[in-house]
Amino acid sequence: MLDEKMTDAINKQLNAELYSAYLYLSMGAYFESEDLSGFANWMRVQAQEELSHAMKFYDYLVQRGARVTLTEIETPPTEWDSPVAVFEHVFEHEQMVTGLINKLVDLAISISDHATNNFLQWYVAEQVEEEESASGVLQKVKLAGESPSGLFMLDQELSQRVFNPPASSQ
Ligand code: OFO
Repeated sequence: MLDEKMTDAINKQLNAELYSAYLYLSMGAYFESEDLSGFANWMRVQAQEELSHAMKFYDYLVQRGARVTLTEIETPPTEWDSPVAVFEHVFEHEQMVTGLINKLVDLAISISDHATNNFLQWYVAEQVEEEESASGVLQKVKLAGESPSGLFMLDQELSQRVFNPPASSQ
């Protein structure tokens, strides 16, 4: 049986992952409106990843006999000044999420919940990839700058991204 504080904290993180999906879908809609369909595709895939992160928490709560409690999802922003501003936001957001995951690990350790700590290590590793991926695209968008040809090339590249579900969500 899962500790009540741990259950509440995981339910909050489930909401945060759903918010991340919402945020990236909103960013995708922004890129669609700017006719950057490759950037929009990258965001769509990112939103799918976030949903899979949320479902992994959902499944863990069910597996441990704890109650999943869904709450209101905050409205995401809808406008950004530029593609660079979007990816600066993505990178900041992922750093913030890493902080949330680290706090969950701190809680699991503080109550000697080794099973949850072990489960959370997947997210610890995933956040390293999330930050690397966000900062990688940010650097490329900065290099492309305002140049239409640079943005066009990057849009082509980002259109190639496909969703690969984590093993446990397949
Ligand atoms: Fe769920 O990793 Fe991004 O937010």
